[in-house]
Amino acid sequence: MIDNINWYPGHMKKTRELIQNNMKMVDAVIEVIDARIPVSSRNPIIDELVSSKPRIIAINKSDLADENANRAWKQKLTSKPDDAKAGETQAVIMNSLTGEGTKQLFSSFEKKAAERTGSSAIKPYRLMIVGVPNCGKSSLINRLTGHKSAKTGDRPGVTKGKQWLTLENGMQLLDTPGILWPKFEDPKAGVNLAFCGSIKDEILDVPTLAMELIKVLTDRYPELLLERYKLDELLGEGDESPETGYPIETDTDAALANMHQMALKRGCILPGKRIDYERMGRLLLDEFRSAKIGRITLEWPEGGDD
Ligand SMILES: Nc1nc2c(ncn2[C@@H]2O[C@H](COP(=O)(O)OP(=O)(O)OP(=O)(O)O)[C@@H](O)[C@H]2O)c(=O)[nH]1
Ligand SMILES: [Mg+2]
Repeated sequence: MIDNINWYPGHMKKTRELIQNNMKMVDAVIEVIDARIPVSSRNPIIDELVSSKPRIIAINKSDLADENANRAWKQKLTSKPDDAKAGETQAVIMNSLTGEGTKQLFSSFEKKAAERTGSSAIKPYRLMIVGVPNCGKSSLINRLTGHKSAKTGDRPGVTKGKQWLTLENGMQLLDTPGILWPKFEDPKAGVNLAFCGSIKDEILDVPTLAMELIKVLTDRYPELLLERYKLDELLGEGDESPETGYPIETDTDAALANMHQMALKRGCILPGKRIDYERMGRLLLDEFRSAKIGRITLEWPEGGDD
C-alpha cells in the first residue's frame, strides 16, 4: 500500500528499473487507470516504459464513474491509425469486480497474438499489469485468472524468478503488478487521488478535503448533491452563510456553508449544536468513493474538463 511506500527518488529509480526489466519479458501491457480520475491516475513515465509494445488502457472502476465520461475517455485514449507513436493503444471500459471489459481486453490481445510471426508466434503471449496504487491491479489479476492463483504469497527473496499465471486462452500474465508512483508533484492530482482514496487522507485534513470535493461537485454535479443530501438549494456567492450570518464571498465560504447544510440534514452535530465537520467530511468522502452520491468523473477529456 501507498502508506508503506516512500516514493523518494531512489525508490522511483528502483521501481522504474523493475518495471523496465519485467517489460522486456512481455509482449503487451495492461495499464490500469481509475475511471474517475484518468489524468491523475496515470503516470507519464508509463509512455517511456511501455515504448513500442501494444498497450491496453483499462479504464477501471468504470462502475463508479460517469458513463458519458467513460465513453469519451475510451475514444480519447485509443490511438488512431495516424498516431505517430510506435506502440498501439486500445482503451477498454473495465470493472475488475464484475469482469466487464475482460472480453474486449482479451480479443484485442488475441488479435495481436495472432499477428505474431516467426519463433515468437509459438511462445505463449505474455502480459503484465501496471498502474498507480489502488487503481485495481490486483483485482484485475484475480479477475483475469478467475480467482485461481493470483497470489504472490511467498515473502520477498523466497520466490526465485518470475511467476506466470496461465490464463484460459493460453496467455500468460505476470503474477506481480508493476506499481507506478502517483503524481505527487502535481497538487491537483494529489487531491484527486485523495478524493478517490488512492492516497491517505492525510494529504489534507478530512474536513478540508471534503470541502474541496464539495467545490468540485457543486460545480459539476450540483443535482446529485442536492438529491443525496436532500437540500433545497446549494448556497453560493451573495447568499447568507448559515455559519457566520454574513454573505458568502468565496467558493470556500460556499463549500463550508453547503457542508453545514449537509451536516444538519445528516445529524452531524456535536454537543452545543456545533457542526461536526469531521464526521460530515468522512461521510461525504465515503459516499463519494462508493458512488452513493452517483457515478461521478472528476476529470474529463479536453473540452469537457475545467
Ligand atoms: N467499484 C469498483 N471497485 C474496484 C474495482 N477494481 C478494484 N476495486 C476496488 O478498489 C480497491 C483497490 O483494488 P486493488 O485491486 O487492491 O488495487 P491495487 O491496484 O492492486 O492496489 P495496490 O496493491 O495498493 O497498489 C479494492 O477495494 C477493490 O475492491 C472496480 O472495477 N470497481
Ligand atoms: Mg495490489
